[in-house]
Amino acid sequence: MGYDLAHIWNTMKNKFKSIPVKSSEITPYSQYVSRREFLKTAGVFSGAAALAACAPKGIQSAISEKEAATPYAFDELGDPVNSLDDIAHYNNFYEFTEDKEGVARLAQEFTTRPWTVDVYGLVRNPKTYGIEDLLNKFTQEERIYRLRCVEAWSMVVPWTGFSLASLLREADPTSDAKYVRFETIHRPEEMPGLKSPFYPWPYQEGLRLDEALNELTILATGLYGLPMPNQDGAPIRLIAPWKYGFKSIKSIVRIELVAERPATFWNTVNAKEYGFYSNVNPQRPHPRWSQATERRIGEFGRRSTLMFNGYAEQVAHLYEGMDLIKEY
Ligand SMILES: Nc1nc2c(c(=O)[nH]1)N[C@H]1C(S)=C(S)[C@@H](COP(=O)(O)O)O[C@H]1N2
Ligand SMILES: [Mo]
Repeated sequence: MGYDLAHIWNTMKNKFKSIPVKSSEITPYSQYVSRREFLKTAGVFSGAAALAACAPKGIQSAISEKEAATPYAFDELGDPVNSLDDIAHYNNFYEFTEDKEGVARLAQEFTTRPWTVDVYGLVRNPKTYGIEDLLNKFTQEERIYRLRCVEAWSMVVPWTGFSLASLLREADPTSDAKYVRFETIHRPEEMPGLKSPFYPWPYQEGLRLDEALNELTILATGLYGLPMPNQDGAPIRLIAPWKYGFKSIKSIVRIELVAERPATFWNTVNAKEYGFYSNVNPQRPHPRWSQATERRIGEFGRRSTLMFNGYAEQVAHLYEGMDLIKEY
């Protein structure tokens, strides 16, 4: 048809190049869809099935539109976001199941309202926030980030959320606070995976306070301009994009400021394989596999893994003087 897809993508890439940055408005889902309509008109999607004209009724119907989420957005390295279908049907959420493609179905009925998050510990202003407080009080921004799983696959996800620092500032940590501990909800009635006795439930994670305050660290409340799908950690999850994906704990109910390094889920399971820091590091192999390359979901072949997942400029200073092979 004479359309140069690479050229069109390059043009768009420059238009949407601003990432990771705040955008004053969150891109509504309809805009992701209309971007696709534009591309279709341009002949990029010759033969693609016509998309239902009406806006999707809810997340589920949105997700079932196989092609609805063709990328219009790119990360700052120029790679397109993964489709909503990939992001919402290839998940790690062991509270439901270890089967990545089975999480979405099992999490469908998960109750995310009402929901509260306790912020407490070594802070001057402990508080229990309703999820609505968090959504209204803190400016929700769009952040397009790479997510690199320790299993050596990756995606690019258009999250919405707010900076963890803004919440911590309000909590006002005391000078004794050195780490932040996060905990996932423990609700066996709705989470069949919790029956597995091999894991130290509830899922917990932790960051050093300076990592938690870094500009990249967000609490994500949605993706693709939609409320967070249950399988991706509704209604609120952590995202620390320079670390392996398991640090980005889902469905958070507790945030505690503590003096000592907290126990964390995967480190408790196997400390040799999963360190507390777990910064993405292509030079430090997992004991059972290399971390030098990764498979981007939706791509053939492998690509090189980048130090700190490509975010060295923003975070390398946090680890000055540390031996990142020994302190993993
Ligand atoms: N509570 C909880 N959080 C979790 C997990 C989990 O099993 N339980 N899996 C982690 C892992 S290993 C990854 S790679 C990411 C996956 O996020 P996604 O399903 O939204 O891609 O979530 C992380 N957060
Ligand atoms: Mo992961």
